[in-house]
Amino acid sequence: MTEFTIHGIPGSPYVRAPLLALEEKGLPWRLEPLAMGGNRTPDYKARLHPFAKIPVLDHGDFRLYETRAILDYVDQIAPEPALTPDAPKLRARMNQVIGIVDSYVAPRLSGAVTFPRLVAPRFGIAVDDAAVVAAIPAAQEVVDELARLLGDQDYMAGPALSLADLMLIPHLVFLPDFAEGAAMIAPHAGLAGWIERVKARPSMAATEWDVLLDRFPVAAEPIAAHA
Ligand SMILES: N[C@@H](CCC(=O)N[C@@H](CS)C(=O)NCC(=O)O)C(=O)O
Repeated sequence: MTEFTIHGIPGSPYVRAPLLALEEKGLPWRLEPLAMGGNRTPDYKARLHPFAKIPVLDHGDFRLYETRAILDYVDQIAPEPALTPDAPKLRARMNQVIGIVDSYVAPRLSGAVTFPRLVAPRFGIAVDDAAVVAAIPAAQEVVDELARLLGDQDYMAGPALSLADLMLIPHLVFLPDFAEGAAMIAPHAGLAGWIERVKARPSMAATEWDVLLDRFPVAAEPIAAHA
């Protein structure tokens, strides 16, 4: 099978999702690493992503962006193990959760809370503490809703791992690592259990931030453009 290349910044939840899918499928992949802000250069925009986002997939001469589309492509290319449920209601739930990640988890939680708390300090990026505190209620709303949707299921779309779990876990896995994040999941034993369950998968170990940095060193680039 032709190797899959993912262009992206190590540590980015959006980048980790397709890497998880590739690992779960046992497909060959490499990361083409970008430094923080490397996606905002004119060259990157012109060559890879017109909206200057990550990730971008290259598979042979096929190039694709939008994480949900990448996940679906990987799932179709290598049907086993299936990461999309057959049952219409479970498939709908999977797609719903993927949409929630893109529309609400990413901006309200990862962008507004996790990034300033865990990522910005690592890169010396200034943080507006009051803005983070003000963002907590909106982030909590998202966490509460995800816990409600999970209910007592093992995975977000039923009894089996699906693309929804792979899209979501890279965002939620950071929560236990900082006080406000831990407080957000504290009322939700089911969701906390889901985080531990998915986190224990070998695909998670293979795509950890520091593991990616070791395997695919990032050349020094400016970080000022990141937001
Ligand atoms: N809808 C897009 C969203 C991608 C996205 O927001 N990626 C973030 C990942 S951290 C990004 O590129 N951030 C860097 C920036 O906006 O400069 C997708 O599904 O791929």
